[in-house]
Amino acid sequence: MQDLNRRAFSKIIGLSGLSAFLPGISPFLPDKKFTKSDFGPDFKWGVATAAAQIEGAWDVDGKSPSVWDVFSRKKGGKKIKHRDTPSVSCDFYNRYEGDLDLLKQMNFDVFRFSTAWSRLLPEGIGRVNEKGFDFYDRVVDACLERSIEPWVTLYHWDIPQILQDKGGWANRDVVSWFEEYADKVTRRLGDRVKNWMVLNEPTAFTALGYLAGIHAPGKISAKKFLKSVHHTTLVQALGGKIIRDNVSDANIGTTISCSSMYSKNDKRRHVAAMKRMDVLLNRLYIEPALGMGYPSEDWRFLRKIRRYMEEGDEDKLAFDFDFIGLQNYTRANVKHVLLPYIWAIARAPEKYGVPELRITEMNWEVYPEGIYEVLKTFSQYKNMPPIIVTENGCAFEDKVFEDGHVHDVKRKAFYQEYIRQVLRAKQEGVDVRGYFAWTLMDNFEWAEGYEPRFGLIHVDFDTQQRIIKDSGLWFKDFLAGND
Ligand code: IFM
Repeated sequence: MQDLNRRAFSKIIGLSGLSAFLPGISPFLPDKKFTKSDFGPDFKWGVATAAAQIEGAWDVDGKSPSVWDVFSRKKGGKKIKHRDTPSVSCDFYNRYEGDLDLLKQMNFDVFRFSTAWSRLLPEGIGRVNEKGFDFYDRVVDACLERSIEPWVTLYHWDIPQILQDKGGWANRDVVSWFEEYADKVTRRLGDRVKNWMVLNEPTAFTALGYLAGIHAPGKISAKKFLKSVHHTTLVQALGGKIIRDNVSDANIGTTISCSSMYSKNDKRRHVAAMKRMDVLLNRLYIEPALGMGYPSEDWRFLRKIRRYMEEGDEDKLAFDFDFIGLQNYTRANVKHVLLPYIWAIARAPEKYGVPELRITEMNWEVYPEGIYEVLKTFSQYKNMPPIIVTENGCAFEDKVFEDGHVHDVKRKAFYQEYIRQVLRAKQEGVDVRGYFAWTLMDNFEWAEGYEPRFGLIHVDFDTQQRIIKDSGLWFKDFLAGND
């Protein structure tokens, strides 16, 4: 499993986004029959980003290395495609004003971004780096000046390396480290930032980072995985409480990657494999948050998590979130295999007959009904709060045409089909209140480096020139009510 990159691993377990066009409809001729007004005046339209993927400035103004800064250099950079690193990336640290202008030009009203822990508390705990806080003050103010709502994620996969050296998410102390970090960030920004998310896709950074070893910190250990899951679940709830205490009128959420589940066929072993995968991809974090405990009945391996629980922990897993952020990219078609712990893989789309046209650069099937299916499934939980789609998007190969534009036909069609399925769920009564595209601009796609391009804005990484792609221009018209 060690040598697998994320694309290969996602073939295996369908992780990321841990995560199509409707059958019979050409991907290039989407059957769009909706307008922005169908979603209602209060529906939030945004774009999502993450600090480690866009900021660059990895060692500037007092920032210490994050786990990704170090992981991307490990073994001569072999862990990342083309030996890419997040050191410069889109240089958002210096270019945030222009980037927010572009976001506004596309008529979005929400900018979702994360704060880099190692920029704010370079030693992980203790000393505060004023220059780091000044940066996020400026970003928040720049949003507000442009009438853009800042939505902040406290943790998007970039723990300071100094804390990773002490075990990172596998060390129980991470709960108090995070408490201190969350407390400081929310006190500082909470007068202007009212919308918060505690974590981004906890399944991704725990499973890929501590079990599959293909994301930072690159560990392959069942024990470390289970510990990191439990500590992350504690932090998920604790983070919510800290925001509630520190920020008046806060709208508090956390995000979960999810995929609709299919099994290879009806054979018992494949159906059981699908159920285990469902626990890992969909149920692992939402059920404890909703007060249901860990869903170990369908994945017996998860029972071992009790070994790492302390007295009273059970009561600390739930939090009354104001919303849950669901993030969806594809579906999982699962079969039973001899892969330790999970005994399941998500099949590569070409294995079950998906045409190349409907497969993204990440080797994920384009499957728009999947977003409808996960919205319906999650909305059936008792006590489920309102949902925001906090990420959805796709990577396709792009090029700048002679006319200077990026005609990303497939990406535009992808968005139209997925958004139509969000509307379908909403019209059937799912309380979904917003949709954020992943992502503002091409950026550092973790172990895949800069190759997969997910942005609505094309970035030339040599010159830092930005071009709004046709998909971004479509959003511009759609959000203006012209399409
Ligand atoms: O780029 C990632 C993001 O950081 C988390 N969700 C999935 C995206 C695409 O892989």
